[in-house]
Amino acid sequence: MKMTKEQIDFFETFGFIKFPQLVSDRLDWILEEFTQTFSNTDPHDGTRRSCVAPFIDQRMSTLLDDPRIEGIGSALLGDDFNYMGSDGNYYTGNTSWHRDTYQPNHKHIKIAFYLDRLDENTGALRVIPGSHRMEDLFGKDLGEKTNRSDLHWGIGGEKVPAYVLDVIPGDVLVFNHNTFHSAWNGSAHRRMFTINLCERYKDHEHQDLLDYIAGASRFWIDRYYSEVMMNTASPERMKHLEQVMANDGHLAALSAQMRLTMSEPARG
Ligand SMILES: O=C(O)CCC(=O)C(=O)O
Repeated sequence: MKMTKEQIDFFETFGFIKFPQLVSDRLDWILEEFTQTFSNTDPHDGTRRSCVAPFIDQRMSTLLDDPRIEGIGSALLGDDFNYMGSDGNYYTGNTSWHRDTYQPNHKHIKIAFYLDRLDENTGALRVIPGSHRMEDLFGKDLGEKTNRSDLHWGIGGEKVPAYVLDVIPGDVLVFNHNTFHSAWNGSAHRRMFTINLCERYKDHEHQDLLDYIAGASRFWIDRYYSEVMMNTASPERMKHLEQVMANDGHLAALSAQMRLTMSEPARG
């Protein structure tokens, strides 16, 4: 798949884009593999988010090879984009306003697959258009105030002006990690998984790459990718793994430290 120049421009301008029914042909497989992956974990009881990371690495590594995912990554990040991990989730209730990571000079994107029909009354993702590029006073206000909107503006988080991304299973949402997003009024069993991608890091950004990888220690993993993801990689997939594989040597020791201080792996 090739994104059109209008789609690319829309994404760069607003910080998100929706592809209706992009993976509808693989939906049955995706739903089955999602369920199977969670069958190896404690059952989701609806009281807290359940999370598996990395996620597609467990049973859906081939999604990374799908021409549509490859096409989105190449169009937005260049042909040599990096796969930056994934998470699978049962969300419970609201997710308040946040950016994923704030990276002013390095583009990270998230590809999100929601597996339930969602609208604004049932937990659909909301984004603040253009907020990925707002580093002036407006961006500062968003950072400080969206999470205390009742205090600052006298409204709840769900009333903050935003664009609601209604979805039906098979749709694919893509957003810049810098884009403010949230979800409100969702059930206690909202199914969703992500694939994260970023531009390849330049030599002078080496420490940033190491720091980003270090963040995965909260999931108690020794390598950034699963053995299956790495061992089944074609030369084409390997292009998207090699930079992280060459730079995740510090992860096992960091994860060992996390096991000493956390009672369980992070839930997101
Ligand atoms: O759907 C949600 O509840 C939030 C998703 C989200 O915040 C994320 O993937 O970063």
